[in-house]
Amino acid sequence: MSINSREAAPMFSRILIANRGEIAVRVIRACRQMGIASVAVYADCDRDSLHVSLADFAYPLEGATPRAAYLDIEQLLKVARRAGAEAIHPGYGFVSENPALPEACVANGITFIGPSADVIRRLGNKNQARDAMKAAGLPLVPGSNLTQGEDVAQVAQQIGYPVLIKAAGGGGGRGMRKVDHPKDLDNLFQQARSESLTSFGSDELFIEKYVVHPRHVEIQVLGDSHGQAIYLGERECSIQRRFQKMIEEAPSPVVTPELRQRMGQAAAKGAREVGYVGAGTFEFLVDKDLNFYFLEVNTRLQVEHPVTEQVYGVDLVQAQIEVAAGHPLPWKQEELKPRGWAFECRITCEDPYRNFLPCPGQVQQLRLPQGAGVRLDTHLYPGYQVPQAFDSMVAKLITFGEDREQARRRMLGALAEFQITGIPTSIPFHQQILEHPEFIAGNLSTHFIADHLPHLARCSAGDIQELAALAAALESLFSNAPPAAAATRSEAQVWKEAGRVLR
Ligand code: MV4
Repeated sequence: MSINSREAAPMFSRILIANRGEIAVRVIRACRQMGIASVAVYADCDRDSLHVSLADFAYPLEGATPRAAYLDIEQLLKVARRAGAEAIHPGYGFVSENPALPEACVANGITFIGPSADVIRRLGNKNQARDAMKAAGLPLVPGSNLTQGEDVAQVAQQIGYPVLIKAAGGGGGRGMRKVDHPKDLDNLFQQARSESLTSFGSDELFIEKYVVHPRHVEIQVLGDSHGQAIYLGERECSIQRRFQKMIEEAPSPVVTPELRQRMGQAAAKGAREVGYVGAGTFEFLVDKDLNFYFLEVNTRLQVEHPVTEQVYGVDLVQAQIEVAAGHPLPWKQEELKPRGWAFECRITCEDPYRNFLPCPGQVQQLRLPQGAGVRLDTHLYPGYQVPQAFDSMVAKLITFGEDREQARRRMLGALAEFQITGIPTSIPFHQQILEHPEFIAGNLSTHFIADHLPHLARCSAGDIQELAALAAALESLFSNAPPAAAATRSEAQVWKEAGRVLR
C-alpha cells in the first residue's frame, strides 16, 4: 500500500501543467487522484496529444516554434490567470529550472510547484552549488572554481591529470572537456569557454579531477517549507549514451545500506542548508572504492522518478503538490524503506541501427506491455503523430521485482511485448543492454556502452552535423574564398575537434 495514501484535502482546485508528453500525462493523473482539476497547454503540433484530451481544461500556446511556445513564461502565466489555476507544475525540461518562472508566479500570486527562484538560481550555477554543498559538508571531487582568474595550468597541475573542465552554467555534460595532458589544456579550456558561452550565455567554468570509470548515482530528496528534508534512496543511471540516460535503476547494485544512509543524509543536509522546497535530485559520482563525490543538484522532478516511486511505494508528484501547498513532508525518514528493485528504459523513436537517427512519424499500431510489475508512462496512442520538434523519448517502461533479476526479466518480457509499428524505436538497444553479461552482473559505469557495446556508441545525428560543420571549416581554410567569420580555427584545431566528436 502506498504510504502516502492518506487522503490530503485538495489544497489547490486547479493546476496548470507547463509541459507536454508523458510527464504532462503523469502530472494530470496525480491531479485527478487528488481531486485537483488539471489545465493543459499545448503548441499547435500537440493539439492531438494525449495530455490535451486527458486534462480537464486545455489552452493553446502560440510560439515562433513549438518549443518556443512552451518556453514562453509570460504566456504561461497569462493562461494560468485566465484558467483560474492556483499553481503551476513545470514537469522537467523546458522552463522547469528557469528561475524566471517562480519569479513570475510570485508576481502573479500563483504557486510554483518547485523550489524558490533563489534556490534554483543558486544551485543552477555549479560553482555556487559546489560552494554551498562544500559548506554543508558534502564531499566534492577535488577541483576548483575558475572564477577569480586562477592560473588554470597551475590548478590543473595541483589537481593532477586527467582533469575535467566544466561549465558552471551547464549540466548534462554540455561544455565538458576532458584534458589528459598539459599540452592540451589551453586549447580545450578555450573550447569549453566558447561552448559554455554559446550554450549557456556564460563562460564561467570550473575544473575537477577526472574520476575514472565512475558510477553515476543520484539521491532523491524532498524538502518542505518548514525546514525539513528527507531522502528517498538512490538511483543509478546505469546506462548512458552520450550523456543521455537510457536505463536507470533503483537501488544501485553497489550501494550498501550504510553507503545509502551516508549519501542520503548528506543530500538531505545539503537540501536543508539551502532551504530546498520540493523534489530534487543530488547527483554523485561513486568511485571503485565506494567514495562518493557531489556533482550537482537538479532542481526538478527527474524523468526517472518512477523507479524511486516503485521501490518506495510513493507518489512523488502528489508529494510535490502537497509540499508546494505548504503541507509538511508526507513521510518521516524512518518510514521510508526501499523494497525490491526497479528499472526504467527510456524508449525513444530513434533507430539504433542508423546511429540512433531520430525518426518521428505516425504510430500505426501499439501492443502495450502488461503484467505483474510492469508500468508504462507514455503519451502514445495508435495514430499519434510523433512531432519532430521535441526530443525523441516516447515512453518510459518501468518494471518492478522482488530483486534485480526478477525486475530485469520482467523488463525483457515487457520489451518483447512492446510493439510499436510506424516508427523505429530504441527497444532493440535496451534488449541488448539488458542481456549483456556485464549488465546482468551489475558491473556498471558511465562508460558501459563504450566498454562493452562500442558499436552502439557511434556518433549521433548531432555529431554528424557537427562533423559537417568542421568539414566546411576545413574547406574554407583551403578555398580561395575570403575566410568566413567563423573560420577562426586553425587546421589543427579543426582536426582536434573532429577527433573529440568521434571519440
Ligand atoms: C564527471 C565525471 C568524471 N569525473 N566529473 C557528466 C554530466 C554531468 N552530470 C557530470 N558528468 C560527469 N562528471 C568528474 N570529475 C563523469 C561524468 C559522467 C560522464 C562522463 C563521461 C561520459 C558519460 C558520463 C555519464 C555520466 C557522468
